[in-house]
Amino acid sequence: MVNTRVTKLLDIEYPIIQGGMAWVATHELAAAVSEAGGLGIIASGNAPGEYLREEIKKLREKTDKPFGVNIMLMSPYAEDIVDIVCDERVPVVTTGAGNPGKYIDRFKKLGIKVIPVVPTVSLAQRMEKYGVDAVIAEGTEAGGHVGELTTMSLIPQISDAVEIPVIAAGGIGDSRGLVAAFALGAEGVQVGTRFVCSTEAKVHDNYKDEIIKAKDRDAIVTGRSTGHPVRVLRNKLTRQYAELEKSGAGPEELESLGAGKLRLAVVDGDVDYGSVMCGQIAGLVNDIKSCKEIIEDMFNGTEYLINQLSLLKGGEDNE
Ligand code: TUI
Repeated sequence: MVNTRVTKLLDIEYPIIQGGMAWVATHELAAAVSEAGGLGIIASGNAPGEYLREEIKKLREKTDKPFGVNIMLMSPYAEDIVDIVCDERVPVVTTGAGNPGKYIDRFKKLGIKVIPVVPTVSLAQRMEKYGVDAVIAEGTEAGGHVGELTTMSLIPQISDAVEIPVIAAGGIGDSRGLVAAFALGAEGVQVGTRFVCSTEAKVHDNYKDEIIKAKDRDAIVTGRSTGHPVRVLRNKLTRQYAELEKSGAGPEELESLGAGKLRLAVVDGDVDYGSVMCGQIAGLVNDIKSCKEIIEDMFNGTEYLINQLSLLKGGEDNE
């Protein structure tokens, strides 16, 4: 049993939240993570409200464990998604790609737990003032839309700056990452890329294979010039994108090259011209396992590491 403020807050067995990955985080993946004792998350991405309502219904047919919904705040449907989350009394909301401030009171009045993703100390502090339940501090190692600071620098700074629990994200894929996150002050972790390569993720095999084949430097950031940097695996699309950027194309032209490309990779399996979003930890992911195995391996692997840490005290027999 693991006991942190995060397990208590969310009523889960292990303090691990699954990332809210658009197209990837469907009810199948979320139900599997929740059934395994973590917090499964359905991603709403850029999808319309009715998609989310169906996904929540299907998840509830598979599990009665707690789960959450991720709201991508840049979505044109964000308002509808908020309405459905409230209407369905979803237990937990995570948010990304923006400031959820204007929705927080509504969630809180309904008893919905709110956990925004924050890339900076100042946003974490602002969110704490709004009364959120915890923050997910996400380092630039993460996949998809990213901030600039690394997990290693961000987690201790946010942990010092807020009283609410901090959940670490970005670059966490095994028990070493988990223990490191806790050493930095986190009380839980959010994991994305590792769960993409799970048996339950309804992701095209080509996408999973690309992550398994990926090496340390393959997950790069594109789109810095647009103000919406996104970490993806390098491929023909990222080369096209780089050429367009070099030719002096503006943000609109660049964003239109990216439109619909995540679906193309995740659903259709076009990993050459699609957007294969994933984190830097892809280089460490070498197999496909069930969500239960992923979670149990992460938490069972900590004992050896905690012994290792005793080296800092001069070894095991130094009391
Ligand atoms: O949101 C994510 N990851 C995502 S969203 C996404 S969809 C997308 N596709 C193309 C371009 C852009 C997005 C794919 N991956 N992670 C959480 C996250 N949130 N990372 C960074 C942020 C963030 C950034 C700024 C959160 C808040 C924020 O606030 C700015 C403000 O308004 O104060």
